Amino acid sequence: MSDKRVLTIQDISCVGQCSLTVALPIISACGVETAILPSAVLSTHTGGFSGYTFRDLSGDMLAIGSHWKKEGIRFDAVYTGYLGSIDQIGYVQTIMEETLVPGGLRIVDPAMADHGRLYCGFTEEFAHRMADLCGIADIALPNITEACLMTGTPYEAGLKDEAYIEALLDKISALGAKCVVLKGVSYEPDRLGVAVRRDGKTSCYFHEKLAKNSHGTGDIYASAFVGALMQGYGVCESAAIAADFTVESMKKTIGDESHWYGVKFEKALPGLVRRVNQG
Ligand code: PXL
Repeated sequence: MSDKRVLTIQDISCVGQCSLTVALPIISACGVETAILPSAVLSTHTGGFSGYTFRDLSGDMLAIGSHWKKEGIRFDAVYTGYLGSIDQIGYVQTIMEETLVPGGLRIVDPAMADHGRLYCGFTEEFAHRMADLCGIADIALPNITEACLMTGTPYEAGLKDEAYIEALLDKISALGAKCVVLKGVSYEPDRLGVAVRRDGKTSCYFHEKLAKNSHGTGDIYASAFVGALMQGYGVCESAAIAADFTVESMKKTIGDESHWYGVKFEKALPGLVRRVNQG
């Protein structure tokens, strides 16, 4: 049987359309069995809400992984996103070792920063440890801020040139990541996209740049990427499928100012399902 099973490890933000509440529906909709390991439970995400609750689940993670190991439960890929503590970075490495099938993929979205700043609650030390996790990744999916933080590169806002992006890809690759999908690359004012570095070669996919940044789009992107990849698409094609789905999800949200905390990816899911299953 060639059906793939993925484990995704990230938080449950109960409200806010990010992390597990987007990863589970998106990867499942792609036709891929999706197991979850929550790293923390928050009442909302941390980007714009105040007074949110935060329950760190570090204490449960290794026991959950050991149970799976004992049961002989294995995954074709482990995809990690937002992690709740420095200790969890080590736990994730253990769980990957114990539960991945031989040749299974380690897919790491560092999910800790954007627009030049760490998310609330993260430290520089966390970023250094996250660089270690990206170093063992088969595929790392940082945005530019995260790539800068993990490589000690000064962050520059705005348009970049190719030399800047190539240098950043060199540095992330030097951490050890076999393949890098760098999100948020823009060389022209109205184009945005991703740069994929693999086997020393870079290829880019650009799409229209929408006027507004939206919360949770990094998680939506990574989830669609994982779904497409597990359905047999190549890295570059999965990167493009995920980019188009993210843009479509953002478009579905335009005009609803009350929906500031996330994007209406649900409305774009039918298109993703059609595209992923057409091949
Ligand atoms: O979308 C990334 C993310 C995931 N989980 C939590 C967050 C954020 C970004 O702010 O706060 C809890």
